Amino acid sequence: MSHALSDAPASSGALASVMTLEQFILDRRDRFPQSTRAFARLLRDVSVAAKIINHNIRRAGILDVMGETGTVNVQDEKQKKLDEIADRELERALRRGGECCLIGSEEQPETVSLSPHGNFQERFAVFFDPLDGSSNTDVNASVGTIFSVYTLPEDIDEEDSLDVTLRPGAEQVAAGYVAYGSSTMFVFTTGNGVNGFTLDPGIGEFLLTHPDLQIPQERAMYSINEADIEDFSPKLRAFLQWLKTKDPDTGARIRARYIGSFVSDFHRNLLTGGLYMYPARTNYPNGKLRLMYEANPMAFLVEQAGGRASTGHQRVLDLQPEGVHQRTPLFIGSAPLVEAAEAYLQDREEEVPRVA
Ligand code: P6P
Repeated sequence: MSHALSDAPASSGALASVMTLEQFILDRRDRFPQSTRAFARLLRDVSVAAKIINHNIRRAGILDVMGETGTVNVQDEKQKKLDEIADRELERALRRGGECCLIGSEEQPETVSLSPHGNFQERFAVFFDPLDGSSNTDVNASVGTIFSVYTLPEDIDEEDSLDVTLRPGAEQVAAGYVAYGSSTMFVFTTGNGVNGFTLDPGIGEFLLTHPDLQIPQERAMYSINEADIEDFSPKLRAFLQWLKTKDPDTGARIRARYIGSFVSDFHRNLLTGGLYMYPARTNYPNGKLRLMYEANPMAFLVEQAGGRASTGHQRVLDLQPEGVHQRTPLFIGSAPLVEAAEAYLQDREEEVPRVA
């Protein structure tokens, strides 16, 4: 559902009825952690970085920011120029905003303290994947930014900050993503539902267009890289066979969509219903997606939208992280599809209805 702004002439004042991201937060002060203003400023800082990243992505070929930096990141993945830019802009915005005391980034080997002299007076720690699916930028396909927010306990100091911040995803106070697609959307939760905002480049504001998102239960789409089928376990292959079964009554068949950007596949499945999978496989025995800044934030969002996120054997949000860059297998999306995957992977396939 979105506001019918496209056909309203600007002079009609139609924009006056539209909610900006900052106004939304301030109007719902009862729903946000900590002091609303501090949290509103933190989200503002993330949204400012998102607008700058969006500005670079939309002009990548012109600004000569395509291609690789020639270095590899801590994941031993070739770093793209836009990875570096996105990482720099998020750190810069959070450092400038002053609400965040510690960051953990896919592009940086260790967590970074943003508090001068290590005195963590500010309470928020933010983990992020600055540019998910960045290999898509050179071919004009969708990419995204993912962020996860924790509050730090009152009595911590710099030495013990890392293990103090590595807490299960169930303790996040906020999570969200920016999808740089055909439009640029900012989607987040603080544990009171999921709301989506679309960037109006004309006024530089994220405007509420997708209030109270709930993931459909339909078995509309599935996302997995089936080129890896020979790496998949027999149980996973059996599940995929079930997933592709035509509905005996309607003849309807699930569609396959795999963009190469988790944010983009997740966002589409959130709106249409569906399932994203990145299982453990030969090259990634613990899966490929990172727990702290990919799986946990999206798991928080999908559960708030009525969906489910699992490793195939347990709830993602219950995992106790051991490191900033820890990976996890991931099955995330409409609950009936995730539950069916779990049943197959746990030898309980007799519990799965013939068609979801
Ligand atoms: P593969 C991007 O690198 C990413 O982390 C996700 O965004 C994406 O879904 C996946 O990896 C793609 O990985 O192995 O299928 O190329």
